[in-house]
Amino acid sequence: MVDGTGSVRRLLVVDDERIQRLIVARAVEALGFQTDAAATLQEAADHLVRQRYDAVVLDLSLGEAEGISLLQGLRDAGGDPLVIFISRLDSRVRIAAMRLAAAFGLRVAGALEKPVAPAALRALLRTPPPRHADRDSTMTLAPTAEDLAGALDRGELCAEFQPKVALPDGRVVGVEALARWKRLGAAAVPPDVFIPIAEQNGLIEALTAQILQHALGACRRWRPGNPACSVAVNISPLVLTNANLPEYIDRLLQEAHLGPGALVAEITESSVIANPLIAAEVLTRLRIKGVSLSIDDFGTGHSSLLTLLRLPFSELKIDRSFISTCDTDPEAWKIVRATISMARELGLTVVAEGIETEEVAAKLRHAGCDIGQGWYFGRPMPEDALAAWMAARLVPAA
Ligand code: G
Ligand code: G
Ligand code: MN
Repeated sequence: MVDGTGSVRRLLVVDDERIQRLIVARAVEALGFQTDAAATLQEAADHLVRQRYDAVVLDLSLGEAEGISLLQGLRDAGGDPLVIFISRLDSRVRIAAMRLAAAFGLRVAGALEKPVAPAALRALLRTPPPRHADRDSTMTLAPTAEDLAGALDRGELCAEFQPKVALPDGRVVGVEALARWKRLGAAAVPPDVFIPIAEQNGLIEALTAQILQHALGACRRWRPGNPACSVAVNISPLVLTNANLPEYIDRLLQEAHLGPGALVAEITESSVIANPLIAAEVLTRLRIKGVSLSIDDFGTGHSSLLTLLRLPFSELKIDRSFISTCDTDPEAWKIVRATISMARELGLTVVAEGIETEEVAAKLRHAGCDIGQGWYFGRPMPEDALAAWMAARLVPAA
């Protein structure tokens, strides 16, 4: 059998048990796959240099070796193959392997228990996740530092706003400003792309200034209808090495006729802070002035317990990666619950980001989480849309 492009589909099965290799090859024959088999990592690597595969079925334990050592090779081989794990180990190991493969940028279809049920394997191959078709093209369209500098000069960057909602009663307590770069006649550039460019090219201060101005102005315009509304702005650790930041923020707050309580500074310690002493001084001065300080993406990277101990945070945001899995992954839920109780003991406001369902919102509310943010409540929206969204929410329920 052939696929839509008229070529034969090829599958590589990597398993040290001969009978399993045969079961897999037999199972996928009906779907038109031609199968190559490898019993060791070396054999698999040899196949990968000679042949591009549409799908790879990988045993997690190959005798002494670990199947996951092949992930990097799979990615480098290109061709965006579909990856399916098989294993006798428990489901936590299979879930961890899937996460790892996804982190490598691989297209993961699923993980099956051994012995493999042929029908389950065919089901995974029939409904693959979409190809990473645009990966190469987005690479070539990546903007340069000059593009970004030009966009900042022309005022092409703006903020969108995502609501933060009190979980006990559904009140809107604030919004988070998220930088957006919409290029005329071109695809929008996501912040995970342009924020690092700004950080590496001395543009992050200018970018932060524009977002702060837009965010505080918007907050001022929302205030008449929503007097308690605050706005959170993401502040890169690089900006914290500027000792003039507290005065600059003071001036912006005054110009917008807002008190310091209107601003939440969300700090992600994404990399080691170059000058921790100045950063600590800047943050402490902001906090003394009355600005709230939030430790963002808590639980990942350098947003760690040590950072929490050293810096005067008033709010903790549990990273989306824990929240998005907490209803299906009991371990993630334990981490979330423990983080909530730790934050409460430290007297911090706890925010959960990435809430996508009512079930997760309810679970977090019962666990004592103060504030929720995520698509379930509202996506990031332009200023006007958010104003309309807030007005609609303020109408008392019938
Ligand atoms: O929607 P979302 O894709 O907007 O944001 C992706 C990441 O970019 C988030 O981790 C967020 O913290 C970061 N980010 C968004 N806007 C800003 C900003 O104005 N400044 C900084 N430093 N980071 C931002
Ligand atoms: O600053 P921070 O890393 O927290 O930025 C939040 C990011 O998470 C933004 O990219 C925002 O668009 C994204 N986001 C917000 N809510 C949700 C959600 O419910 N689900 C998902 N998948 N992403 C979300
Ligand atoms: Mn944030």
